[in-house]
Amino acid sequence: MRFPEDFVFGGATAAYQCEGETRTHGKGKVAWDDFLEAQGRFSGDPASDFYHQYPVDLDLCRKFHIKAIRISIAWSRIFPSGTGTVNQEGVDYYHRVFQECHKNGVEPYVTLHHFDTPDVLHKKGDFLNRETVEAFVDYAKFCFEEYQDEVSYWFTFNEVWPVATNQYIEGTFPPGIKYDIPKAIYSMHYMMLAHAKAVLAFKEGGYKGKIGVIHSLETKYPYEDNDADRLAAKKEDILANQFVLDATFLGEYTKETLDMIQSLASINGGSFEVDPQDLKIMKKAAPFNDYLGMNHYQSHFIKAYDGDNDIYHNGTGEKGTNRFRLKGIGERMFKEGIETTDWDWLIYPKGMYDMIMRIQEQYPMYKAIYITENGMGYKDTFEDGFIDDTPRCDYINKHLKALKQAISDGANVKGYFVWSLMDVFSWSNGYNKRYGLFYVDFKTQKRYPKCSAYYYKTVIDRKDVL
Ligand code: BGP
Repeated sequence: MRFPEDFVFGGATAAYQCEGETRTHGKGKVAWDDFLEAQGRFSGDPASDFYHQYPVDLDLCRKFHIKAIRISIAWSRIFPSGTGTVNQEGVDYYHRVFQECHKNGVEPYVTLHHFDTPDVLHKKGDFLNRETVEAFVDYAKFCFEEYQDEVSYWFTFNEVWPVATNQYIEGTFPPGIKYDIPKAIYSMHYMMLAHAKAVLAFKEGGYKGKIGVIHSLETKYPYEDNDADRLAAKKEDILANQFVLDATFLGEYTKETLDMIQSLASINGGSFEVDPQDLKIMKKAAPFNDYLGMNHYQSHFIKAYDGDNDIYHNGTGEKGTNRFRLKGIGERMFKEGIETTDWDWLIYPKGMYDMIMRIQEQYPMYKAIYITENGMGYKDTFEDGFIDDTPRCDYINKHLKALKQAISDGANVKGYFVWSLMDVFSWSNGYNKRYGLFYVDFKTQKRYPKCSAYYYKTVIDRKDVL
């Protein structure tokens, strides 16, 4: 079996990670600007200079037969303060980008929020504040109206759980808070409420395109086959996966989900109560999700853990340094026989297959799935104009095989996007963690196809893995 004729092969990007020009052309500040400056390790400028280089990148897409690109709109380029005055220069910029996409036969799949809430709203609590929910919906409505002739595929949020955990549990995203599980839970709930309201606005507006949300879904397995580890895996799964999947497809939280979430909140010194009005809105919106975007990089093997919270983020690529232990939840373990990247991410394509089949079984109302991100962080080296990234080709190939298996076992998967199209900046790792099919020399901003770009073109042409 090959991939279906209409299967979409794309490449993914995100505004803050590739555009550069973070404080110019009328763009409003985002929390990342100060957060990164205070860390002093690296900055979002000039990143891959997509602000100017988009014609080059889209031309590369055309040449390498990549017919779809994930792009995010930077909210603060449109509304520099999150609400109110519109920055026409930002609005025009995305018109030019979308037109260039179509000129090159590349379909834009557009995300409205990819980790970059405008600073004014972020400072007031980001998605812990209902004001941000309303501001997001107004921004979404503006984009639906403005870009309706150019964009047919929309996503509201990129990765609800990672936003929450990185902001409030790992502390690697601004505001850099650690171990506050109740805050993480509330922020996910309000993002899912904002998603639901945006979906309803989209459908009520009668726009011709489609809409969904993107979740990062990592399969959680018990480390050992015993009750304690099974429970630990279950806890992390409910917190990271089932909570947002329930919200997306059911528009409410099942008793199992809510009981576990409330108990995890209380072990960690807080609580979680849902406003029934929110559930009414979420329930109304749930059937209108046209698809689910699933980002998938790795899986976790979890061991029961009752010690103190202890997280160390490997943000440098020093293999074996990562630690993730949450009190009363579990500890993520390395597993013999399972390879990892230099940043300690487990390479386990079966996790992707299992997650897709789990959605198929647990949420049979889903309509379609796009793998909206998958790829491998790697320390690429540039030698004589040649970039040999064979491990990345292997990584992609293995995951595409798992995907093919899921499709032949009945899952409706419509497309796959490699993260990332070209090298971009990585939020908590900087510039040495490269993912691109195209190598970017960040000094000259020249692009060079890696082996993986040629590999991917072959897959696209054959509609099959190698
Ligand atoms: C996803 C994000 C992307 C990208 C990717 C790789 O979670 O949606 O923005 O960054 O992960 O992650 P990292 O850059 O941390 O290696």
